[in-house]
Order: sequence, then structure tokens, then C-alpha cells
Amino acid sequence: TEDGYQWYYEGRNGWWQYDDRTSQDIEEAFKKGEKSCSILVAGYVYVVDLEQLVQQRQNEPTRCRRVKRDLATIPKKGVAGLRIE
Ligand code: V3L
Repeated sequence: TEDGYQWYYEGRNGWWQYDDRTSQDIEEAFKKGEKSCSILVAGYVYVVDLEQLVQQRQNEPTRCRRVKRDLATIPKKGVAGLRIE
């Protein structure tokens, strides 16, 4: 976002940045004070719970990952499953 923050979901030993469009959608919901935000990942609906700070595939509670809002400059694994460097 323009204030230097991004949204991340947890990987095995680090954080993945959401793709830009999804990060913007989550940020918009966050700024509006919404409790959750639905996103699409490879054709599946995931719900980002902005209170518990987790994402979960709809109707599949085992597919749950932590999420966070943090500076765009933090070390990260990559963006949406695409590794950097
Ligand atoms: N954006 C993109 N892909 C996602 C997202 C998302 N928000 N959420 C889940 N997936 P699950 P390491 C991740 C992918 O939670 O080595 C990473 O992006 C998820 O991809 O069980 O463990 C990597 O591509 C996984 O492939 O529903 O850090 C990959 O894991 C699949 O959806 C490995 O990352 C099922 O996730």
C-alpha cells in the first residue's frame, strides 16, 4: 500500500506476501474495520479473519494459516508462492 504496509500469510519458515490485488482488497476491508474479507486463491474461496488474523479455506478448517500486516520491507519468502531471488 502507499503507506508502506503489505499483507502476509504464513509459510513453513517465513512469510509470503499476498499478491498485490489481494493485499489491496484485504487492506481495504481492514481500513473499513470489517471483521473478515473473502479472497479467491486458485479458484477456492478463503476467508481472511481480520480479528483472529488467520486465513482459512471456506468450509475446510484444517486449511488455516496465520496472516499479518507488516512493512513491505520485511524479509519474505516471495509473493503468492513465487520465490524472490
Ligand atoms: N495466496 C497464494 N497461495 C495460497 C494462499 C494465498 N493467500 N493461501 C494458500 N495458498 P492451504 P512453504 C503456499 C496455497 O492453506 O514452502 C505458498 O504460497 C498454498 O501455497 O492448505 O510451505 C507456497 O506456494 C498451498 O500450495 O489451503 O512456505 C506453498 O504454500 C495451497 O494453497 C509452499 O510454501 C494450499 O494451502
